[in-house]
Amino acid sequence: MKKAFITGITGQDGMYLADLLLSKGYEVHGLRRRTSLLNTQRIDKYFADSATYSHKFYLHYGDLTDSSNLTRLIQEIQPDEIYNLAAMSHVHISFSMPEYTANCDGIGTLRILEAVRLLGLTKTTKIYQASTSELYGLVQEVPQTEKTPFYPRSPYAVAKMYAYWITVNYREAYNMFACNGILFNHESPYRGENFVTRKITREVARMAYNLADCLHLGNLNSKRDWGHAKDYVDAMWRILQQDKPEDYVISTGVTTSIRDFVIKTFALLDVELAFEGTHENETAVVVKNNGKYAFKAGQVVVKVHPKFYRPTEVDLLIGDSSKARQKLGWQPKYNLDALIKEMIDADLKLFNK
Ligand code: NAP
Ligand code: F7E
Repeated sequence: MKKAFITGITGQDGMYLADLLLSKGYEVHGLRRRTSLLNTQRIDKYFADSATYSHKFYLHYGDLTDSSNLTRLIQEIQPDEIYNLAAMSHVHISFSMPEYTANCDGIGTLRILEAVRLLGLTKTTKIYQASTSELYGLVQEVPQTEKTPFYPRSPYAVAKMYAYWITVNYREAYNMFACNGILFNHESPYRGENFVTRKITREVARMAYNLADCLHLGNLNSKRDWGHAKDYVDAMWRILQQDKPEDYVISTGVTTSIRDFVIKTFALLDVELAFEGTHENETAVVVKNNGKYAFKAGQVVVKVHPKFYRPTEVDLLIGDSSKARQKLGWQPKYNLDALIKEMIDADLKLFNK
């Protein structure tokens, strides 16, 4: 039985990856943070499953900012594979806490690599580093590939850039099986509520049941290449099953604006919108409600609020994942429409009390 250690197991990707690895027969160990309220909602299902909990699934307290704790855990677990998914992962919030973001997302990766090296596990433990399309920032090429130069645009992306290169450096310097997955945005019903896709599906569902009046958003023009987290954790696993450690772009190759994501979400509820005005004065108004939910013609359902603007924005991301498709045999099963449908259905269920 292979052993995996997942940092960030309480997050969106951690949950999907734990599901995947348990289904493949792995023993899964996860890092959880001490929090004043419990933070394990996404993985609570395993606590209730007595055949899994403490037999194939284990949680350990720790933090990416605590090297002695990480080193002890890696020594005790002796994992075959480490998936370093833990991070302060919110780009906008990273402008408010840049130092912590550097410590956690940048140096945190170094702590894991050093632990494996100092414990003499370089030949036995493979490492996956959660790199990101945010590295491309002010894009130097369209679409972005493994060869596109980086131009990070936030403290988050700069920290992740350190993590990317220290992973490459440890691979080259110490012959470690350490790889970067450069993953473009990936979403799901389990996405954190303050990322734009989930914010949209959640607030639209609340409006559908008269629990909210209006959705407040920032930049509607930026474009993202959105996939489903379930497809993307499969790519993470494939990256560590190769003969040679390499870095891979994982993306759908389709890009969509925030505005079009909003339009698609409302369309699934049979509501037609019209956007009026520009910049801070832009709004979306209901033109026609052909569906069963509580929207009225003329109702303003989206307003722009500058507090959601970022000091520096990433305007356009679109990935070319040809390398992953050829070498890993990976391709996404979900398209954007199927992803949004799953997300809005889940949020409608959540608020239909
Ligand atoms: P997420 O839902 O925000 O989960 C982040 C995880 O990291 C949570 O388990 C969180 O714990 C944990 N964490 C945060 N700070 C920590 C610390 N100091 N020590 C230990 N754990 C800590 O993020 P995600 O969407 O699953 O993303 C997973 C990884 O992929 C992240 O590294 C992210 O930066 C990267 N990434 C994500 C995307 C995407 O579109 N989702 C794309 C590219 C790369 P709590 O639950 O306690 O907060
Ligand atoms: O923003 C715009 C915002 O926060 C997407 C993380 O997983 O993916 C994620 O980072 C876009 C940006 O994701 C709102 O300005 C408009 O242009 O959903 P997001 P992100 O910044 O792309 C990458 C790949 C990661 O690695 C990260 O960890 O949407 N936007 N209005 C808004 N964004 C938010 N959050 N909230 C708004 O109201």
